[in-house]
Amino acid sequence: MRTTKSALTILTVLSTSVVFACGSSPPEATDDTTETEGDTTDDGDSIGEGDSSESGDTTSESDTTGESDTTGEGDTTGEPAESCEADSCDANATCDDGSGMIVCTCNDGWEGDGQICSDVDECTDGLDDCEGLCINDEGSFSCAVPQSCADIIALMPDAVDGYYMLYHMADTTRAWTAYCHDLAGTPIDYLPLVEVGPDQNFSQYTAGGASPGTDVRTNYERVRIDPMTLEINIDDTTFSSSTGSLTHGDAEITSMPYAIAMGCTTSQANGLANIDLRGTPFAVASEFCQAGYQPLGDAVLSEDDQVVDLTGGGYCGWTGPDNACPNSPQNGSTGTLLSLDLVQLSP
Ligand SMILES: [Ca+2]
Repeated sequence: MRTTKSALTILTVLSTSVVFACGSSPPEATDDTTETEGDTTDDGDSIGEGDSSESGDTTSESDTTGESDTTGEGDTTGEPAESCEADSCDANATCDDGSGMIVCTCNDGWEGDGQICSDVDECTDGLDDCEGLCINDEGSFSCAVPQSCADIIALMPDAVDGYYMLYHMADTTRAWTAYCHDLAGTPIDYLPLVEVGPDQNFSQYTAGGASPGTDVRTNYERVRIDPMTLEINIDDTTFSSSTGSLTHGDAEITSMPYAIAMGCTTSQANGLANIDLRGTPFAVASEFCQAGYQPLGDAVLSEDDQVVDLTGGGYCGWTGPDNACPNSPQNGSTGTLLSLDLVQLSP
């Protein structure tokens, strides 16, 4: 072993480690002129601090007289790192001085030069083996299968409102994309609709007859969904936009629930609505019905039940999900649910 006392020299820089000159100074190389029993052992030298002391106290940890030495490791105060006991490796690195040089190597899950190690983001780097959600952590990662937006905020307390993959029944083959709203408060799950053209995913109360005004049309971008039961709350208009205004009895109507086609012109089913779940893994499971006074209308489902075109009317009347029939949908508080099935499984 050869080193220069009190000199910290970088000999080699590796991609993941740093090597320093280190190790012990042989007794003859020290300024210490007091030869003691401590110096007579190589083991004591490899520990270092005691031998290299400028204080004149050469008692090392291997010194058999050490118990009476009150100075101990404090003797090395002010000395540069010469062994792993006083190295400059990162807290998340492993120091090795077995070769006579300090070698700092970042621990598994960390990356850097050994002096500074940073967390490896296994999720972003594609290093995880998660089938569900990958959650990065300091020095590690974990996997989860969140079923709801409430699960998202529980797993990732810093999560912000946005799109997240959820797993119905915690089944990784039943994945779907949710929009999580109000994660910092009361998380609410929404199903983002992909088909959002002017004539898609809308409900319309067509003006005329006993309901003067202009057609009230509400277009939906996201619908509120119960991630456990897969039921849509048709009254939630948080992510919708509406046009038109009409008078229904004493009430002014300016928006309509999802999946309701309504009109108030005798003998006409002039109300319109559309459900279009294409682009999502869901299909409609509900039946549809007509209700109101002298109701008319129909519901035409696509073969795969992902698209439904509704007409409705009467004096006044409407078409909607089967359990909406007893209610007056124009007031937006029907309490009605539209049932979906998750029909497209993940590979
Ligand atoms: Ca990590």
